[in-house]
Amino acid sequence: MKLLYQTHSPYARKALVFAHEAGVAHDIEVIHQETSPTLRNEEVFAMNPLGKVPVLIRPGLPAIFDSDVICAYLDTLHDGRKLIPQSGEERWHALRVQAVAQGMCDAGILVRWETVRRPESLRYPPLRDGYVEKLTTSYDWLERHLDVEAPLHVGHIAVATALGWLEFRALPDFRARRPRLTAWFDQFDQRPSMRETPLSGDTHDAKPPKAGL
Ligand SMILES: N[C@@H](CCC(=O)N[C@@H](CS)C(=O)NCC(=O)O)C(=O)O
Repeated sequence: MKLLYQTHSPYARKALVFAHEAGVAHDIEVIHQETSPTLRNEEVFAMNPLGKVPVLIRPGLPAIFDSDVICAYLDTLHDGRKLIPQSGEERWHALRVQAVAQGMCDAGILVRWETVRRPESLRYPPLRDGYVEKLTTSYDWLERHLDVEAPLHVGHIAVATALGWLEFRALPDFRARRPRLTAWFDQFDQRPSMRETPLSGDTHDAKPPKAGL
């Protein structure tokens, strides 16, 4: 299998960390792709109509996206303990935590559009502030609700890769006043799956047209 990946994407890293934790990473060739809604990547669009990574390319079978679906698929490929709990409240909790993590990445990307990615004259500070608030309320929610003692599940992987990326991009700090979440993250970040998938690189967006042209 091939994974269309990006070394600075929290979603792509989530899928790859999941593959490591599920013990299936050795079956995956990682292929770096740059993506941006302002700069079309034909190889990614050929596999995913949304033009986003990660995408899992399977020999002789349709490609799979997005990161949630890739994780669900990878969990079917091994005989060990499932990382997406199969039933009961454990399942809904893990998926709910994953949803919060996905939302934090989405909010972080939107904050970056409203701070560094969009040309300055097109930025809208109230939108930035609204997404910053979603980040801080999600950090507080995780401080209260993350099941730090539970066996590893997809929600843990999603939160760790989200927080790692938010910190990598210097987005609003999650550490202050959240000792439980911080201690859990620092420990999780030492796992081999996280050490083997470091974040690096910059986002490649289209250059804005020069004023007056
Ligand atoms: N919900 C998707 C989000 C994927 C996503 O937004 N990927 C970013 C990289 S961090 C991307 O490829 N963006 C390109 C674009 O928005 O056109 C997932 O979980 O995989």
